[in-house]
Amino acid sequence: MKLIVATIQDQDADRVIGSLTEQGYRVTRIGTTGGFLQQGNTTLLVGVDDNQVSPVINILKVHSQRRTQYMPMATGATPNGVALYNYVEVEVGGATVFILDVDHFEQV
Ligand code: 2BA
Repeated sequence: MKLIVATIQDQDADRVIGSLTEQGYRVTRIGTTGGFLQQGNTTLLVGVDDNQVSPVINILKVHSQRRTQYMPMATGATPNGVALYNYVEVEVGGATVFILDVDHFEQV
């Protein structure tokens, strides 16, 4: 058995979860925050049999899009102390996926 840990963008979460549950997978949704952008994202935990890993990854691929976001970056300050910012382009997503071996699973 494997545990799939997938971080996706909030905008894609409903579609990904809808497709997973429609196809019979069980999923836990956690509201998370990316360390770099400091913005909300969604992390999914999906426990599956080994042969279900690739269909789940396929669902993630189909429903998770790459998007460009803009992050303010301080570039200096005016002589009277007002901070100056520039926006840098950051490509985010589709999905960041970790696949972990599960030692033991039970529901009591
Ligand atoms: P964030 O940490 O907010 O990162 C958002 C995007 O910013 C990343 O997109 C990447 O394009 C860029 N980025 C992140 N760290 C960077 C750095 N040190 N220098 C330059 N650019 C950087 P993704 O790679 O698609 O990641 C989306 C989200 O997935 C991340 O949000 C984070 O929440 C999670 N994630 C990505 N890689 C991870 C990892 N190795 N471990 C844990 N979580 C990860």
